[in-house]
Amino acid sequence: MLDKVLIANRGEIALRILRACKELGIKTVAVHSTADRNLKHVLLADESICIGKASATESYLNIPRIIAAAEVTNSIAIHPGYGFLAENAEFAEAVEQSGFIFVGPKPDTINLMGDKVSAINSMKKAGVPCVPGSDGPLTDDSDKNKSIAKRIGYPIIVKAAGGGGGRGMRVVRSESELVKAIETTQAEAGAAFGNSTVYMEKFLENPRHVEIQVLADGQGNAIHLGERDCSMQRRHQKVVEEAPAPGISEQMRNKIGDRCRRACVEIGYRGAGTFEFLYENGEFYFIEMNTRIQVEHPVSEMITGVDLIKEQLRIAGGQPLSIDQSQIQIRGHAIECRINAEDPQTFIPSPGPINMFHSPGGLGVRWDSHIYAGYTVPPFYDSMIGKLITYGESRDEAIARMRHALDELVIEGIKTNIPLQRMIMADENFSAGGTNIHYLEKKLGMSS
Ligand code: MV4
Repeated sequence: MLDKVLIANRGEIALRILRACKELGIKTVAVHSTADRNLKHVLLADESICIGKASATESYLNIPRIIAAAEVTNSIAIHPGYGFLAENAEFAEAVEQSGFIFVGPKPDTINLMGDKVSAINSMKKAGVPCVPGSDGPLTDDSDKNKSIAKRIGYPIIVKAAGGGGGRGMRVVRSESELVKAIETTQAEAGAAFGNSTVYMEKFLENPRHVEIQVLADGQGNAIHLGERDCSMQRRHQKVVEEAPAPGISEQMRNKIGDRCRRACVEIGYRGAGTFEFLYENGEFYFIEMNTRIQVEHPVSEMITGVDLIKEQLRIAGGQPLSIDQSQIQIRGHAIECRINAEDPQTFIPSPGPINMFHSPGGLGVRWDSHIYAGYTVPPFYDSMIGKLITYGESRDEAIARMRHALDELVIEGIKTNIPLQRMIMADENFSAGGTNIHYLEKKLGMSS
């Protein structure tokens, strides 16, 4: 097992990683910015080092500083969490070149999945169902592009190979808009990602966002841990996630999960990963793979009983997977509400001091957060300050527990989106299950 792990992140995920390390008897090193001296995990870590100013580019994104911190503390491995450097292949490479273990996949795998065209090609080859599309990058041959679009059938979507997560895409509804849309998307992609490569897919009008969690040891073993539904989102920011996804049968789960599991073996995947799909009319269409632990990982943990962060650390330590697919049983239902320091109406961030705090509790209630009374939410980073997760034997029980847990949760001094989450938990269409990716924005549009 790893002797000492440096946690290259902040906030709730840094605390989540620290807790997993403590359970495994691994020593911990916290690195933090000048704005984060009082973070809960910094106070709980065995060692802590300030790596720079508040701005993320000077601290959590500063590769040489993080490597230097690993060196002076004699750390064995670096866990990147999510965001920041988690999917930066150059960072993973620098970590390995400096003699440390990167808790995640190989740099080549991060690069493969970072380029959406190569990601789709490798998944298609491995038998994962993809969206009908251009099967590769578009060229400057407009006639050819028109014929590709005609074959796929309008509407189509032009996407940047270097994009992902909603950046660099354009919907095209007729041939007359096609050439200009491709040119504009290429120009934007070149400026934003330094890569003007674009590709084309059939545009799905009303899909759900359903993703499959996987774990692989890079030694030929891989498992899937079922799916999550992350359709409740606004401007590509997830708001509520749940597992399992409403309406997915065990047979469908096993079929798509097995495709993902086998794809992991085929590409030599190592670590935790997520296959993102659009789900429409009973079919799964792969769009992207995330090579990191995700914010919403707790809902998968709750329905499988697997500690995903501990598994990441065991895999990084060179151990083969401790569980095989037959040992994974999906039981009950879990929901996660992201709690953000923001105005519930305008969504404008609301940093500042928390002068009163009370956490919810009870059977089936989990609160993953670094906040405490007296903590000040800094203005420099993401506004998510906690995740409220409830578990129940049924979806209805998980929702009932979430409603009450949101009532119990008290955060005073700053604005939070708790009122928005209470509204969603009271929504009859959410209660029915299966709302699509456009549902929340439409609902918010109607109420304002
Ligand atoms: C799509 C799509 C419809 N059809 N691709 C947005 C984020 C990026 N990961 C992919 N995205 C989409 N790709 C095809 N072929 C609709 C979206 C999309 C979306 C996807 C998941 C979650 C929220 C979304 C919000 C708007 C658009």
